[in-house]
Amino acid sequence: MLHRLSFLILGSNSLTGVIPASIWNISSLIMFSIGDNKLRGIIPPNAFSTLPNLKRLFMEFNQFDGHIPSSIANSSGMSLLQLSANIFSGIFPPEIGRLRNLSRLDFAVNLLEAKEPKDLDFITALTNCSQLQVLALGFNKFEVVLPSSLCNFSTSLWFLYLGHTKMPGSIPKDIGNIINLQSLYLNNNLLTGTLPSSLNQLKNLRTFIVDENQIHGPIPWTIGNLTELNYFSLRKNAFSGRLPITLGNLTQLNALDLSGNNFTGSIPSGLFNIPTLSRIFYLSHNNLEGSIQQEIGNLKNLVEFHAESNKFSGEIPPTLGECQLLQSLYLQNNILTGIIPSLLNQLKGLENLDLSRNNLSGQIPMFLGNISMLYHLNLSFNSFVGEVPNFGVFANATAISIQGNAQLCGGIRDLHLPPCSSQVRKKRSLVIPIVVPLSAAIVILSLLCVYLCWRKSTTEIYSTTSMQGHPLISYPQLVRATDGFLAKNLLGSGAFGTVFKGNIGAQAGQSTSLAAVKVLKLQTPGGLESFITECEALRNLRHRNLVKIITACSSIDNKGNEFKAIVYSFMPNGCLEGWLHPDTNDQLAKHLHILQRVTILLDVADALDYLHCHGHAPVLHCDLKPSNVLLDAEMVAHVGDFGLAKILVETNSYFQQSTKYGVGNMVSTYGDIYSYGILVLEMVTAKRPTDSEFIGGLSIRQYVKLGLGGRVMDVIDTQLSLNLKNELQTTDDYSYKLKIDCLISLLRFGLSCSQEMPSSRMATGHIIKELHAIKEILHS
Ligand SMILES: *[C@@H]1O[C@H](CO)[C@@H](O)[C@H](O)[C@H]1NC(C)=O
Ligand SMILES: *[C@@H]1O[C@H](CO)[C@@H](O)[C@H](O)[C@H]1NC(C)=O
Ligand SMILES: *[C@@H]1O[C@H](CO)[C@@H](O)[C@H](O)[C@H]1NC(C)=O
Ligand SMILES: *[C@@H]1O[C@H](CO)[C@@H](O)[C@H](O)[C@H]1NC(C)=O
Ligand SMILES: *[C@@H]1O[C@H](CO)[C@@H](O)[C@H](O)[C@H]1NC(C)=O
Ligand SMILES: *[C@@H]1O[C@H](CO)[C@@H](O)[C@H](O)[C@H]1NC(C)=O
Ligand SMILES: *[C@@H]1O[C@H](CO)[C@@H](O)[C@H](O)[C@H]1NC(C)=O
Ligand SMILES: *[C@@H]1O[C@H](CO)[C@@H](O)[C@H](O)[C@H]1NC(C)=O
Ligand SMILES: *[C@@H]1O[C@H](CO)[C@@H](O)[C@H](O)[C@H]1NC(C)=O
Ligand SMILES: *[C@@H]1O[C@H](CO)[C@@H](O)[C@H](O)[C@H]1NC(C)=O
Ligand SMILES: *[C@@H]1O[C@H](CO)[C@@H](O)[C@H](O)[C@H]1NC(C)=O
Ligand SMILES: CC(=O)N[C@H]1CO[C@H](CO)[C@@H](O)[C@@H]1O
Repeated sequence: MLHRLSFLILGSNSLTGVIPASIWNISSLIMFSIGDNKLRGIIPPNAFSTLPNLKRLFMEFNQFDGHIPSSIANSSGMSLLQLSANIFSGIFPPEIGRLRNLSRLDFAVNLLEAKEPKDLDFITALTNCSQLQVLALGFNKFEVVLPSSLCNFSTSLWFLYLGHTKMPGSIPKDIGNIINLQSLYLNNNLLTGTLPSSLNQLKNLRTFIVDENQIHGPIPWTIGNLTELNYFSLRKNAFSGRLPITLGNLTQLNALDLSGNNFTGSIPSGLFNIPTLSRIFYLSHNNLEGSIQQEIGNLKNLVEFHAESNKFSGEIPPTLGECQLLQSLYLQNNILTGIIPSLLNQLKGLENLDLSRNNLSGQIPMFLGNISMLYHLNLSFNSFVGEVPNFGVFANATAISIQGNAQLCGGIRDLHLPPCSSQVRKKRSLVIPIVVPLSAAIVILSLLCVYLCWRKSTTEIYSTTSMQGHPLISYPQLVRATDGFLAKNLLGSGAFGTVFKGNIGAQAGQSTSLAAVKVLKLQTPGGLESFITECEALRNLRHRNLVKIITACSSIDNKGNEFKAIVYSFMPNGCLEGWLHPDTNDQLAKHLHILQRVTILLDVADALDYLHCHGHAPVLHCDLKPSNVLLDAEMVAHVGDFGLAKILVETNSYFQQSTKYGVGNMVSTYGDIYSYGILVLEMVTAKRPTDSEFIGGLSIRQYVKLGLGGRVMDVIDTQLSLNLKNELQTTDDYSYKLKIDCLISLLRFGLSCSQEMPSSRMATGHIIKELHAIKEILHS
């Protein structure tokens, strides 16, 4: 029976023990996949002599040991060989070169070794594999110089991972011959010499990582030719010289790490015009000097900036406040002067701020206590004076360092500072009466602005009373369209209505004739109101991410009862609820990948932004949840079900309106934002906020917070983490890490949208900006 088996796929189980010898005899095998189990034992020396048809072998993430047999060459059609993360030892057989169809060879993370040059003959042999695309052999022990024959590798090679091998020598000078390389990892070796000039031929290079070697010399001027570079890291080498201005030509850079070298001169200003620069911008531990230019404010996506331990002078640029995604700012151990600029109060997401060992002066600004994410603040060894605040981050003596500032006072008791003199107090109490009228003036001004915006629109809303431009549909037409409201056409049912799929015939400018018909449950209390509300709300709303209302029906049914229905355009991909929580019996259920999830969230945010800020009048949805987000054929999200929506309308008097809706409006749009934040958490975790797990005080927010404390993979939707794990086998670990980072950002972002205090929640404009930043990272 087994002798005709072609595909044996047992990956990602918990299989233990050794592989039965008879399996190596199944000569018909084309694909053998046993990766990610707990299997052990050796590959029998002649194993491949009996596997002439084998093309794909997956054995990664097990505990296989022994040598990789040279009989490997007998499986002459082999194209994919995945042996990583085992404990294979010995020398890799050069017979591998006979596998002319080999496209992917990964034996990273093993105990393979090379003690003399001929032990790396397999590398020369691999130059005969003209289909080779991916080669990963990092985390082994190859203590001999890399043969220059490497430069003769197939030009189809795009991924080369040679990190953590203890390899000495220099980077082969003709490495630029492998012209289609996209990812080159040489990190954590013993490489010396300089960067070869042929590098500038690698026009497709996206990831170039040579961290932790002993490479010296300057960054070549021609680096600017590598315009696809996305991740560029030279961390911890012996590079020196000025940073070439051509770094500014790397306009796709997302991560730049030059830390731990001996670079001199100033930061090339072109670097501040790279909008994609985001997760990593590290210049620390060099000899850089000059000021940190104002242009740094252009880096709107910057998340981490490390410039510590250089010779930067001048003031902290206030424009850093414009880098609103900034989470970590490390400027310690420089010679910065001046005060902490007040514009830094815009850094709402700041978590780490280290300004220690500079020549900063002035008072410690109070706003640092209001940055709720801040949990590590080091201001020590400067010349700060005056009162230390006692709230926010300052309430926790272990979260802050302030020693080495001679003239500080106040703060919490644990800091053991002298109390501030009463004079300082008096000064502060003088400030208060000035502040109050000023803030009242701001409130009045903003209310006036809101009023002016609404007045224009509300007159329009009530001037149109019919379903704009659309003829109403009759009851018999709807009966025909839905085959008499037949159960097989039922799409779903909610508190206020039942939704059927219907064929209404092309009308009202619709090209497709399929529609969703919501028949209102008028006997339910509130049912009629929801019909009116929804018609009212949707009548004047037009947006790509709102469900489109085609027409409505207000009539008497065949039993003489009142009948009301709303007809929407049909959404072939159903509602988000179904995608996030598929029927557990549905083995074929499709899942949303991470980019799709972010795109959907962005669609919903666009819809909310329109409702809150750009429609005729502010509209509050009031019932945002996955079952009310519908997906069209292209997976574009449309927010629907406005049965509970509130339209904010003007009443006669300005003051009446402002008290009735001005404040109420703020609170309620924040209600939608709260629901949106919870939606974000549900999208990443695939847990309903009502999940039975969340009892006894544990909420979805707390559940996520616990996860963010170090066990993120535990709270992420298992479908997402499975996808990511699979992807890890086909992409590089950098893009894997990026995705994990994006998921973490999303979780943080969801938490921040759903904070208990309405005033600390984000506005829709800000939400959209954040999501675009996350989406951009995923695209990179
Ligand atoms: C595998 O095949 C060889 C040759 O046909 C045979 O001698 C051997 O017994 C087989 N081994 C097993 C475990 O079936
Ligand atoms: C396996 O390869 C070796 C070396 O090339 C060869 O001598 C042997 O005949 C091959 N065995 C089979 C079964 O093809
Ligand atoms: C290599 O692949 C080509 C194209 O798929 C195929 O025609 C050829 O037979 C393969 N070679 C071997 C040795 O299997
Ligand atoms: C590549 O293949 C050719 C032809 O089979 C052979 O002569 C040559 O020695 C091989 N080169 C290497 C480096 O194995
Ligand atoms: C690369 O291949 C060419 C042609 O086969 C050969 O002449 C050259 O010596 C090879 N270079 C290295 C460094 O092996
Ligand atoms: C590189 O950047 C400089 C200025 O930063 C610009 O003048 C030049 O055109 C750029 N070159 C390329 C090839 O983009
Ligand atoms: C760094 O560069 C400076 C000036 O070029 C030089 O004096 C110094 O020795 C270098 N330091 C190291 C550790 O190489
Ligand atoms: C920084 O402060 C130190 C000690 O207060 C002082 O010796 C030094 O001159 C100052 N440097 C600058 C550049 O102001
Ligand atoms: C900062 O927080 C304090 C105490 O929580 C509060 O009284 C003050 O209004 C806040 N200031 C700003 C600018 O948010
Ligand atoms: C704060 O900075 C000083 C000087 O750089 C350092 O010695 C100290 O360890 C830092 N404190 C913390 C908590 O990181
Ligand atoms: C105080 O800060 C430290 C260090 O950031 C943190 O580990 C600790 O949990 C904080 N304590 C409180 C009560 O927030
Ligand atoms: C092909 C190409 O873009 N060459 C450029 C490489 O970089 C140098 C210095 O920046 C330019 O002079 C070349 O034109």
